Amino acid sequence: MNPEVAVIMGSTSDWETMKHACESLEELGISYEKKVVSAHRTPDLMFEFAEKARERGIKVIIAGAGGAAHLPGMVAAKTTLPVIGVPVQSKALNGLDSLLSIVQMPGGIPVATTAIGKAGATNAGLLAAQMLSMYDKKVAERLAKKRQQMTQTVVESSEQLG
Ligand code: RP5
Repeated sequence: MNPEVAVIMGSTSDWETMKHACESLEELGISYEKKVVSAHRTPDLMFEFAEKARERGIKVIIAGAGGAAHLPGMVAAKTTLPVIGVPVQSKALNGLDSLLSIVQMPGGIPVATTAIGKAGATNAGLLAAQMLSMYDKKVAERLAKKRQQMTQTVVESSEQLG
């Protein structure tokens, strides 16, 4: 069976960040594929990936990139699947460049942009799961359980403060 989510990134150097999106998906039992697809180094591959994603059964695309991070927007331009963009923390400008490149899409081609770095990648996985949970009861139940566990952890850690 084809995976439901595609996690793509502009470079293998993005993996340290993007692995957190994969961890969220794994924790919730969601099938995914992961690939390096670069907007500027492999533009033809990027177009082919985006054009065929829906027919391959992909339901949500998570795209991470750093610097002049045009990958999420370019992929979104070639598919009507939801695209979640993760700004990778760049060395030169700490990811502010990535964030602004991804978030400022002109009206008409949306990219759901997360926070910079690890938190953004984690949330991208969770957001993809929440999208799938609209039609998948099991995923909805797993998400609800995860939220309950999170609440419990905070309550317990607060009690330990005395
Ligand atoms: C972007 O350029 C990638 O998404 C990466 O964040 C950044 C740097 O890539 P490398 O030079 O490390 O391959 O395409």
